[in-house]
Amino acid sequence: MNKTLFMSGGLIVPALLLTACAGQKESVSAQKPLNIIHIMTDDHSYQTLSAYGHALGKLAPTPHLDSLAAQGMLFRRAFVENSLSTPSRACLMTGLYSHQNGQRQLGAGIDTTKTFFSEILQQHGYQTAVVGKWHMLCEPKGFDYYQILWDQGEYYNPEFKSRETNGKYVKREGYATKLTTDYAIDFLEHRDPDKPFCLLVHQKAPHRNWMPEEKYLHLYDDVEFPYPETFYDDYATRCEPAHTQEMRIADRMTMVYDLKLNGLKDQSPYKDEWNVGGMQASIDRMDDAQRRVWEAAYEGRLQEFLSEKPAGDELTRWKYQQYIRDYLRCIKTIDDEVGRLMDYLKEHDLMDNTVIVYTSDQGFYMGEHGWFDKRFMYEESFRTPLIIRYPGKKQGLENYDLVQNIDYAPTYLDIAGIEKPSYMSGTSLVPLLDGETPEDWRQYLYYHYYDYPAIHMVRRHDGVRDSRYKLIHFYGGKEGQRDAVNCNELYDLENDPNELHNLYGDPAYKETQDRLQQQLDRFRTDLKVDEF
Ligand code: SGN
Ligand code: CA
Repeated sequence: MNKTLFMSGGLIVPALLLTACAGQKESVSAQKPLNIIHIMTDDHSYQTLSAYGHALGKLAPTPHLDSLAAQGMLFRRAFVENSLSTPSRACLMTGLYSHQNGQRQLGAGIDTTKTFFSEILQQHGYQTAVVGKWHMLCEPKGFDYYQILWDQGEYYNPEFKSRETNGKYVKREGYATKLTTDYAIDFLEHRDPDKPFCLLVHQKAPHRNWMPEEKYLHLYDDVEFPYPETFYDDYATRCEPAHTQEMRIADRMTMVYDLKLNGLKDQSPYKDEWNVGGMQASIDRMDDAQRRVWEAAYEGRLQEFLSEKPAGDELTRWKYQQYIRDYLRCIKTIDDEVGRLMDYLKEHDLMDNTVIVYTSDQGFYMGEHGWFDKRFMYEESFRTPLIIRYPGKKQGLENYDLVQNIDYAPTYLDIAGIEKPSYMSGTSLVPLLDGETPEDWRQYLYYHYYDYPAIHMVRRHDGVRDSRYKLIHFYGGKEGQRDAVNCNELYDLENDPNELHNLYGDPAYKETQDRLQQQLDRFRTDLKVDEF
């Protein structure tokens, strides 16, 4: 635990900061607490941040994010509590699990009486800002500056609202990822330089339906991306929910909306697809120049589809290629914009007194198990990318400790020298940043997904993970009725990293199963979980 050393201009300075940085960098002023920049994208998979070394990242590098990782710590076991946007954002803002902060599902629940860490920082003299996707079902609390997108936000010419627009969302010309960076820089330009700041840069990209910036519409046109090992998972050993989800590329990824073949929108069977009007609405928002470039780019895809007429497995593979290309094009702009923000920080001497965090609101399936989207406690959606660059700490480290999105609020308070309120469930990550794991660091993580019935039809489940094993419990529906589910899965991530072999009930794993079950029961009791 950091100790408060002294007060400076009403601000508390953490002892750790002073010891860690003493004599290292003159510009890490002992008088001023560190600034904080939390960059959070929406649905960015760790598989596509090239510092993680996965196949997709190798073909579509993210040099600016990799450089950030090289200057800081790359977390390889960073997770969310509930793999969905608003719940993740509520975990971030409160340091609480979903059932504690109220935001269990996508569209409902936040308990607005809960304190946001931004409010606490503000009370302690920080200037606070949030730009981009807010997506909480309440007004921004504890922010001096905000420029937030409406709901999920649009990629092209999106609506933003700020203090100046009197509660109205106003359409802005441009591409969301770049506009969001513009607003981040606008805040930095106009802040009071005598105060520390905490800036949340929340990108909408690369959220569905993965609409790239004009200049990248042809990037990766000639690249054939590799298929994940589990692309043809038949869910043979799994419980029912893996079979009944609605997020398979083969039968749930749509031609018009997801793959942008707008020319098919009036034809059967495509006119009955999910959200068929969504693509047209997105095109209608574009100005003439944007629209011309867009339509020319996807005309090529349409012609390829019409001439090659892929079907069956060939069609699934074709869809996968188009999906991955668009997704990675969106990532390319994110990487550029992280670079642009870093350039600004360098030019304004802010690198040595600003903690920079990069993460996503959850992970995403890049075809693993045949899927897109998220929600499940399987690794690709449970895990997120996480990089922390902390001035004065060792660089280029990798971390394997279990960390979770409820840890951000306590971390940011810790950086500001503010003691964690006792009600917060998360734990500050600052002690990990020297590369040593504190002896009492957590051995288990708790996960809980609630959003059923809902789009993609992933059943409710909770579960526990340690450094090697994972136990998942699917539940819900009335006993005896058709949709009732009450089923468990156990995975050994060391021997089976793809989570293909459900070991639940296997006598060879009885001891592990009992140990994880006991831990799950302990979480449910200690955290007063009220459904499972
Ligand atoms: C939208 C998407 C879904 C996605 C949810 C939640 N459909 O509903 O595919 O799972 O958001 O995403 S779309 O047609 O509107 O794109 S989250 O990131 O906000 O949790
Ligand atoms: Ca998301």
